[in-house]
Amino acid sequence: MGGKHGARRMVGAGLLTAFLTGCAAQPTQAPVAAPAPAPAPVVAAPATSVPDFTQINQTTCPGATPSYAEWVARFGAYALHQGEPEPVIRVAFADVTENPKIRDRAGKQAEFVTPVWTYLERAVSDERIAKGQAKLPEVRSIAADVERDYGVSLAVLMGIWGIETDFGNNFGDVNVFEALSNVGYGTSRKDFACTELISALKIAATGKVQPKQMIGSWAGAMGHSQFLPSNYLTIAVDRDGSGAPDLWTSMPDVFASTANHLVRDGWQRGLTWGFEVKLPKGFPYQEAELDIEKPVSHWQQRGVRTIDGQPLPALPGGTSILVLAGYQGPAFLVTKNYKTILKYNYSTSYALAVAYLGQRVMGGPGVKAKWPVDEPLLSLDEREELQQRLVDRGLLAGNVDGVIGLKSRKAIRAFQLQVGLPADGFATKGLLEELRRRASS
Ligand SMILES: [Ca+2]
Repeated sequence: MGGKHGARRMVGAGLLTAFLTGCAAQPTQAPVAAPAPAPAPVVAAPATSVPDFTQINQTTCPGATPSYAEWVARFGAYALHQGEPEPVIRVAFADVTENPKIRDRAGKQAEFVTPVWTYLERAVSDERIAKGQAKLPEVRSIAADVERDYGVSLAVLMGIWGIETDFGNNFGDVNVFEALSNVGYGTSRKDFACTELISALKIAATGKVQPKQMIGSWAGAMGHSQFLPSNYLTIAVDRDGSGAPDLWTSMPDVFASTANHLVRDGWQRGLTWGFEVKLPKGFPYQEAELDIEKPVSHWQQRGVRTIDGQPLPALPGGTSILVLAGYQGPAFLVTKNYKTILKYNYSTSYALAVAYLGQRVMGGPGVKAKWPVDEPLLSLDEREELQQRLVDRGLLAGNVDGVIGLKSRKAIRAFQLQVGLPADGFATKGLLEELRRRASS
């Protein structure tokens, strides 16, 4: 998703010179004044010297390097080895600079995870709904055209556009070569960065998109639809017939590319993403997980009803019950189309926000049941303690990393079933306290 960026530290001429001509880069912490005139070195010290990338033998994605400049040069050598044209590489990386913010943003585990209700409140704000409605007249016929050919509804196209880039108001301001080279240098995601940078070079090598045009988020997602370069190559569509997909200025290309992304992941024409439901007392919450798919008739028999208390409408295929904030929060019945939105960005809150933003822009309802907004948040330490206690009880195998994902939720549900709590898989302070009590008794 697009993001704003703070001040960038310029590596400046040092990098550019080193990269393009093979001169030594300036050491990062050069002494301010030399104590005495020393004989000028004939060659720079090897540790600070970055040869031109054509002089480097690098056949794999570069790992950790002493400097950003060296990572870029080594990547250039690797790209050359992969068969990318030298002039394209030179132009693409001519102006890149080190950006420590990218490293900081990509590397950190959050102290507190934003709860789904806060995320939705921000992502589907009244202001954003109004913004989307104001944009509708100028894109309605373009989207209707795309809907006819791809079967993806105007609501979902608006939802993705709005969540990804605030309807084009914010698709990031970082050049993709700069963004991804900083990810490659500064984070543990170097393989991702190398793959996407090679794809970005392939886009530039077509000659139809200039490297300077390739703008997006700090994580390398480009344009209105926030496509990674590899997605651009395989999924983006040249809807307006200009000769290449343009995700930065052509809304026909943007909407068709977004729709194509969803269709490739199994989007079904005419099928809703889902809707809010009311679960009966005693509902087996262990069934409320996305990997459990049942026909609507199964949920109807379980006593699930629409939020207005009506029988569930007939829908084709498997459906799941989604409970993102435990048994005291709202519940949703979701179809395979919700899961294709998830493939765009694997976050259940994200996909729900897309669904609701689109729905509200088109005049549909918002979430009706109350979120448990008073539920205290778990800190990173507490999330890790909760996981460790589940490991100690033999319910969880794997990393204690503070990320409450599917495995952790399943372990929580198993514990909840053991102690007679609703098995909603929701990590709360109360649950952590219950785990502590059970450990000491
Ligand atoms: Ca085009």
